[in-house]
Amino acid sequence: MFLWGTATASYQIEGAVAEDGRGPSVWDTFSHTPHKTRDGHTGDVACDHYHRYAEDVALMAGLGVGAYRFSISWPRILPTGRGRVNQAGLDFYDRLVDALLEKGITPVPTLFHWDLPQALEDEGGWLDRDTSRCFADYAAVVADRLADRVSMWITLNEPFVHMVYGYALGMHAPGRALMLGALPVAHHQLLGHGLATQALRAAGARDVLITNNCTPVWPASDSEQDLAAAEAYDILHNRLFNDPVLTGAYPDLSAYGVELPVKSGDLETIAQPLDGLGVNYYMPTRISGPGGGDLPFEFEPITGYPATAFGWPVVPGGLRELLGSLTARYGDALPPVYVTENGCSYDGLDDQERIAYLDGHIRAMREADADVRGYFVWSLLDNFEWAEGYHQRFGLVHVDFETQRRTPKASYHWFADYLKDQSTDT
Ligand code: GBH
Repeated sequence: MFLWGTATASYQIEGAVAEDGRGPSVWDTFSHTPHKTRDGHTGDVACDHYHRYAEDVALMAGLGVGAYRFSISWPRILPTGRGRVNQAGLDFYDRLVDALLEKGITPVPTLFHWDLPQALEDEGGWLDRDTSRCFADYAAVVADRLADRVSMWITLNEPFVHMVYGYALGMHAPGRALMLGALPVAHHQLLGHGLATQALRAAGARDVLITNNCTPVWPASDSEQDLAAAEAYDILHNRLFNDPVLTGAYPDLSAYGVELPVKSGDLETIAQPLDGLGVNYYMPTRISGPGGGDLPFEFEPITGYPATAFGWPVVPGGLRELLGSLTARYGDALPPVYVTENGCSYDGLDDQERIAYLDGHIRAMREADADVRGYFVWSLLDNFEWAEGYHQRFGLVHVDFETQRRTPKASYHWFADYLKDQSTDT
């Protein structure tokens, strides 16, 4: 059965950051540091989902989705990242899972969507190999509590984006700007994925996925320089995270002149069999060469397409291209694919542009040469859009951040009708 759903992430919606024993995360620290987020916005309250989850589950039931992808806040479960377990944190996800199941909605938790416990960051965060082991211990604690009711799990969300924005460029928490010095973060996240997959299986999890942010890479021309640059970017953005989990080997990183801190046995751990690959798609990336400084590529704007409120080009065919290229590259090594995020930022309740965006991308997905088993709209609610604060609205449901009032947008009603048609003409 195809899984239609919506997606969110803990720090972007929950609020209640100091309640029921939750410890601080890197995003609390970062958003409270002056000038890191637009207008100094923080996730202190966000959508207050921690208290309003029942209303949000009812909104999903009204939408008619079969699944909900949410993330679990590591510092709610282990306030200092390791050691003492905070039962009240587990209780929250227990209530959420039960509320979803009561409405016939399949819970699909992601264990890490960027809110690392600050205590672990203080010891090096994902630059430190030990964080991988802590992640697996945390996965075991969560699965012990929920695996009797949760069968599908996602380990990491977009390890590429977390590495680049969080550790290479410093635009996201933890705000480190190490450029290529951030590359160990890729390996430690992937090792954490492999170890957590083992822990989830041991606790009885049925389906385990990783979610990667993937992009079709378009060379700016067919000059040799642009083609080489595009290949180098494809290696960094897509293959660095897909190859090791699917084939047990890293791609050739010689264009970057760095080596990953791989120890013997790591690649076997990372390449645990998976039941699905989660793919988040927003847009293609256009690249030219030879690049400046330490990087073998340069970004080029994509013109000739409509743009979202964020300025991102709307290219539905990029999703068809991306899914087809995964099939072509990995063949039998590619498990079923789930589009675990796709969506756009626009203002207003009569969001016809969002309807066009979703309609176009869903059509492109269905035309793709790939075994696609699910599609999750990012996002259910307008929420804390990281460095952009509350300025970018990705929700099917509008949130008034003064009153917390939820109002379904035109796209919510469109998606509800779309899902109704799906269930009658199968
Ligand atoms: C996802 O990341 C996240 O998982 C989610 O939490 C987030 O809310 C959602 O997307 C919307 O942003 O052309 O320079 O502007 C998406 C990762 C990284 C994809 C930035 C688009 C645009 C680069 N995004 N990228 S630029």
